Amino acid sequence: MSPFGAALCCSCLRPGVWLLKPGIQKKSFLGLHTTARHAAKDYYEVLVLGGGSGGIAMSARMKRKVGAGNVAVVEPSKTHYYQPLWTLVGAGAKQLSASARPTEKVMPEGVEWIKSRVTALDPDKNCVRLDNDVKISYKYLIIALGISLHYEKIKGLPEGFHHPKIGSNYSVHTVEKTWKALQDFKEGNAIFTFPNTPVKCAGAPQKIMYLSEAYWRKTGKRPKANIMFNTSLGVIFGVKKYADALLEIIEERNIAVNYKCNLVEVRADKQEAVFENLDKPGETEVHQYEMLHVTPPMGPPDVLINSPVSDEVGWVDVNKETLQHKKYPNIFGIGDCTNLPTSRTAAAVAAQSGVLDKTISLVMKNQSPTKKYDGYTSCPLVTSYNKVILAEFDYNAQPLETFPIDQSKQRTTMYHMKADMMPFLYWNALLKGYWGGPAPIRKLMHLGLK
Ligand code: FAD
Ligand code: UQ1
Repeated sequence: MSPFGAALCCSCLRPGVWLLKPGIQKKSFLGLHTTARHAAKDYYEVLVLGGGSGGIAMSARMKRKVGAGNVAVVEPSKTHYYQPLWTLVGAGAKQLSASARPTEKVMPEGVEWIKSRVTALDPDKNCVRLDNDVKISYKYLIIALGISLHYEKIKGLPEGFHHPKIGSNYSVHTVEKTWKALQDFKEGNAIFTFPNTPVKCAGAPQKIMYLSEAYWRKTGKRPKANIMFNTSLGVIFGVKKYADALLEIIEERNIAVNYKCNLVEVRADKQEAVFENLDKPGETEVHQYEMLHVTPPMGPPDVLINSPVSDEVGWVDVNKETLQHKKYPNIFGIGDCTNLPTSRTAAAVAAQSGVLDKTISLVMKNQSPTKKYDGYTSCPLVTSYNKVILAEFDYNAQPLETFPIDQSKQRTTMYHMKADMMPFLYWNALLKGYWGGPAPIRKLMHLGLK
């Protein structure tokens, strides 16, 4: 029985009771999926919310710990995306289809896929509510709901995406529009934005700018492009070593950076973008554009806002070293939906998954977590079609580099790592619960240097 007696408290729920529920799918031994004809449980030893990078990685790890039949993942989407590839899709260097796999193919075999959306969390009763009003209870809960995109917070969007000349690498619906706008570019301003909110992969808003600049150079259009990075931030990148390298590139390539400049409106019919000056409230500036790349405002998923598991903003409130919830010891968070004070990336999720695996193992044995997450995160800063600066850093914004070379230099090897090796590592190791980040490689690589 659960050490958290409340796991049994959801009035309508009893562990082990088998019900027929629409939308619940189970992967059979043959790897085939069948639908609601199969019975599914309303209690799981481990329930995972979200089947993105963190959710799938943790469900694979939890399957090894408690057995597949005791793990379920709540995820509404039929398709799982490797989002880091979208930087290259927007630049025409990869196909969108290469970033997609059916969710049923990434779900670990035997793990229950609950094809639904979580609408409420009741941590005091150890249960969650789904959008068909079904309740599921759990002994341990892992929250991996990602970060939400809010294009609608910019006046004129998302409907503005029906017009040409505008794209956004952040959504599956708009990433191919970036490539179209890039190819259609004739003459004028090319504007790349960074919003006034936390984002995932904070380097991505400028990666597409460097790729665009390289593309126009290759196609002879560069002299006709006035390239601008309009960012809400006051710095180009949060880690000085890489910021210095990026500023050099920006100067070399004649790119204009406007700090504290936040996109508030798009008049797509007139190809105009309106920015507020964050240092001078109420002051706005209108820029005509020939291409606009929008990075949308982002925030916690709606279900987490005002939830008992969240902090005052809506992020899952976890211990930054163990990833265990600060108030509910049987709840854990991973990835973009948490308040871990590091940059939100799949690389961070990889490192977090290794730590969280250890944390949960110990909690399951009634012991205290010992393994500590150092905030490791990484951002392969793509600077052209064959160059990457591999930024890797920790909670203190200090470089924490895997390779014993100067990673702030643009390198072709790192481009291949980003474009070819990382997707393989993602599908075959991270999602299968075998990749906990590059710390072991880093230690090996730096052995001779110590
Ligand atoms: P996600 O992978 O986003 O998964 C969240 C899941 O929760 C989704 O499947 C969603 O459908 C589900 N969900 C949401 N709400 C609900 C609900 N109510 N009920 C049930 N399920 C729900 N990272 C890198 O490491 N390197 C890079 O180079 C890189 N580049 C990027 C470039 C772009 C353009 C983008 C968009 C991202 C990039 N990232 C990169 C970031 C990386 O993709 C994310 O940080 C990572 O996917 C986070 O994993 P997650 O599990 O927290 O969230
Ligand atoms: C990483 O682990 C990871 O997760 C799979 C990424 O996401 C796509 C990355 O972009 C990077 C850079 C890493 C870190 C891995 C190495 C080998 C440095």
